[in-house]
Amino acid sequence: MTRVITFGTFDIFHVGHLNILKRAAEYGDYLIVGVSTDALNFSKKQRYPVCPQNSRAEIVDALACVDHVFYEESLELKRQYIIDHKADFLVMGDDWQGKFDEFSDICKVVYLPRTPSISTTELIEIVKER
Ligand code: C2G
Repeated sequence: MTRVITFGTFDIFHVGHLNILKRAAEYGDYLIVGVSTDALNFSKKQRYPVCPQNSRAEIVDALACVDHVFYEESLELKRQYIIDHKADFLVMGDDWQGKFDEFSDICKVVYLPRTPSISTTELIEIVKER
């Protein structure tokens, strides 16, 4: 069985998120998703996501293409998460291009093109303007 892992915040879940998860799932038979915790987001961006981690994880877990969800608590633990979940592939959007190449000694690292014209940040701006 080929196992694929990916990571993300998936705040205000949108079609760009869905597309990357569907495409990541095509690399194997079992898709594992690390959903970043509220605390990790706060430490990176000094703000919390709009949707709390349990809601974000619940939405991702409900998708037909997703087999397992866990919380990504720290960016420094990525190597350990890949090992613990026995991932054969790490798939990320190309906004992370090159950033995870260091893990190519333990899994295949793949970057996929982002879905154009949609992001959580843009959605927040659109809603604010209305
Ligand atoms: N994504 C995409 N197209 C978009 C928006 C996002 O393909 N229009 C992808 C991103 O490239 C990423 C995934 O969706 O692979 C999740 O995106 P975010 O929720 O923004 O996740 P991020 O904050 O980048 O968290 O350890 C890394 C972090 O957990 C990644």
